Amino acid sequence: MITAELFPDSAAPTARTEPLCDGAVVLRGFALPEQASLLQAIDAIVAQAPFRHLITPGGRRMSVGMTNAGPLGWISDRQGYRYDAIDPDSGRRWPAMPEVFLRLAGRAAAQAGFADFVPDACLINRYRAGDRLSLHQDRDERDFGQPIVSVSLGIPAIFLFGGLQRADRPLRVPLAHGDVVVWGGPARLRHHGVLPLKPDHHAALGECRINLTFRRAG
Ligand code: MD3
Ligand code: FE
Repeated sequence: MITAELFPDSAAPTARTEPLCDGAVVLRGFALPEQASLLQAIDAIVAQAPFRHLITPGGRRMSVGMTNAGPLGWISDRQGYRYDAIDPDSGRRWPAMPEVFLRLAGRAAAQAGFADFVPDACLINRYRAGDRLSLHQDRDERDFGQPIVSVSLGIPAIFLFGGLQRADRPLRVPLAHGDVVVWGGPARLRHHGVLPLKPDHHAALGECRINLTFRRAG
């Protein structure tokens, strides 16, 4: 086996693992083997909790469509950002976290060095051409020692990966269908965002991009 000869210390890198910086790693194509079950699970979630455009505390409508799965869901309104067990549109609990989500997130985190990651929230973001997410930090979670796992599906996007200060010049990271990124440790509170999507077409998802963000929120 060639890999064993090249990396006798069994230090063989997993195919297409790209370190981004201390605490962040891109696992190119990691979700591809699961894509069919992921898309089926997303359809079932969206049937129960449709994508909606949340309002920021400042009164702006977010261009990205959002919904959630799992015990906790991320929401925003005039009162602020927070996690809640109840979908404000339906008054019911968010759809359950599918097994395929839990297993994929756990395996990706482990691959990046974070053992035993059990997310209790999955934010599902839907982007269409022109939609963007401005530079922000994820700080509504209880324990910043827990990593975040993000799964990209559909048309490509350019991810902005900044620093701890909002003014730090961000790195541009192209993310494609099936790419998984794990952020933790010193990278956990870095600013990040998504540039406006260019119009494109993906065989399985049509004109959109879906991002799954797994978190331990509570
Ligand atoms: C880097 N979503 O929902 S997830 C978000 O593509 C969000 O929809 C993006 O940012 C998207 O909050 C990207 C990637 C991500 C998530 C958390 C991070 C990157 C991060 C925390 C720290 C640093
Ligand atoms: Fe974020």
